[in-house]
Amino acid sequence: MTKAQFIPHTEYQEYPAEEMVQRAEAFYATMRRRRTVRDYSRREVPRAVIEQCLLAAGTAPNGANLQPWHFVVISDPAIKKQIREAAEKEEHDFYERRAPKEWLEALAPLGTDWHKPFLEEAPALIAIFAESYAIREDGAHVKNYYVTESVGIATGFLIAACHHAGLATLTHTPSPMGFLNDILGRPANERPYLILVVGYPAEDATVPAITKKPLEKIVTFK
Ligand code: IYR
Repeated sequence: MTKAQFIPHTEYQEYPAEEMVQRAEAFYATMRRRRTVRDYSRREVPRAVIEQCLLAAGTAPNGANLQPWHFVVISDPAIKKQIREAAEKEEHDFYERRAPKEWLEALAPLGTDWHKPFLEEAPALIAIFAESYAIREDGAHVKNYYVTESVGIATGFLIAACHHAGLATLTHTPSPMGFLNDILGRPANERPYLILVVGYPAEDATVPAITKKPLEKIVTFK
């Protein structure tokens, strides 16, 4: 059994209460400007920005620090085209056949349909994989813990990091998306979690006129 080793937590920073409020307000002001963008410019994004955002994602708290995630950054137009074709096939089936009426009604305010041009137009797609279990060098399977929670938190960090850097994103979840393993050559222990579309909004980009719930609707203080 590996023994726990501890070091002083020197990087923690406390702020005076007033400054804490200002910082919290400033962070909310930044985050509330984030919108899911579906209309992308074809301008390329700097790889160094994507790398830093992925490093930020990799700092997420996660089960037993096993870091059960893998990110594939795709900018190759031929691979993006393959992903678009495979995703649109599933989405067509979803919108035209599989989706219950109630689900389509819930989606109506977003104006989405099976067409996914952003998968080719946006400069970068980040395919996020959840590592269901790890494979040791001798081939043995090693259990991961809280995989869905861990990858969800890392994805949240990634979205916030991209937004903070000035990039727009779209969380895209074609279902099922096993095609990502085939197209991207990822092993069977990695489950496709979602595709994060990353880029600059098109100049004429629009977003749905929707709002977020107010504090009193989402919080109870006891
Ligand atoms: N995956 C489909 C449908 C979809 C589902 C939800 I829940 C959304 O918030 C948005 C879309 C699609 O990407 O169109």
